[in-house]
Amino acid sequence: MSETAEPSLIAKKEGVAGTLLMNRPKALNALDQPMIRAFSAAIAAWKDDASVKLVVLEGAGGRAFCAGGDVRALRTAAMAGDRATVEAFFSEEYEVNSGIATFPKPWVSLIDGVCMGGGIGVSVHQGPQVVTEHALIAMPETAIALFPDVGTSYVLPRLPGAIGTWLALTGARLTGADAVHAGLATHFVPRERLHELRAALVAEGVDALPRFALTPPEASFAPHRAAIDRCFGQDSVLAILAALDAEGTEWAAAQAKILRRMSPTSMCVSLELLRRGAAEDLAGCLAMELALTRVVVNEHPDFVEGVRSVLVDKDGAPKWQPARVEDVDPAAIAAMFGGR
Ligand code: QUE
Repeated sequence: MSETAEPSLIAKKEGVAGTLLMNRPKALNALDQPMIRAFSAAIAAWKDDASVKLVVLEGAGGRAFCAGGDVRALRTAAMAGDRATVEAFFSEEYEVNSGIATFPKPWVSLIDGVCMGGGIGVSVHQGPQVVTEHALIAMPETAIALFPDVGTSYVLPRLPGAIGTWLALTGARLTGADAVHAGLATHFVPRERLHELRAALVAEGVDALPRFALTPPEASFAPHRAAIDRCFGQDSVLAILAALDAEGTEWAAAQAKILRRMSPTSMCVSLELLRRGAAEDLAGCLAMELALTRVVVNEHPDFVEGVRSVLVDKDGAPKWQPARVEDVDPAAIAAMFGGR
């Protein structure tokens, strides 16, 4: 293959904006280390540059905003016992999440397509977030035995009711309209107007946005809001499963079935992380997450197995250790948080 090496994050100054294009379309713009370093450089260059009034962030290729992180590379590093690569990846990514949170001007994310995990981390901490009818937003980490990271252990507990716990444990996929209702996005703009919106943002700045925004349709999860709070507000994964069984609805049975496929350890870690995250600031949450990656990625077998089953072999048949939520030892989960 002889391709001209295009940067995986294309940063430009256009009009009054700094524009960032995540450009790994074949990998659904999943964040790799060069992209993360380029985010860092753009944040440093533009935060005090008075000619940059806002940042406009988008994904290349028309299918994805950003599918997450380069978890295939992390799996390879974890299997090789290469802790330094794992540590560098997450610490630099979380620095970017923090740098976006404290960026002193609007950081406009144009979310048209898949936005999961790391994609939420580069959009949620500083608004506005624009979603289209083609946005698909999720925190699917329990499927690969990771946990909600990139600062979402701060964000998710602050969503209405138990929506954040529901999203984190089931990996539920939200539409653009759903994301606005859940509090993960601020503006709904139809895809057919996104190009025009981008041009207006670059020409005029963030004040152009309200002209393009429409009232989103009702949330698809609206009929289940009360059940989400009843079930996902419980304080253990087993209690959540019992509450779902007690509902006796098709929706609840479907949620329980989804949970039974996820890494049991990862669900228990994720629930504990969100409960702790409710009482921490963003910096505290990112520090907790970084400490957890060292155990979850480098030491627990489920992460390597989860990435294998979802992204490498794509067999959808992970062998979790332990295989059942009933067999997760609460002391082992506490130990993963440093025994505190
Ligand atoms: C959970 C995840 C991720 C995921 C799937 C999950 C994730 C991620 C990707 C992904 C998807 C397509 C790609 C790619 C990565 O999928 O973080 O490179 O082409 O990055 O169930 O957390």
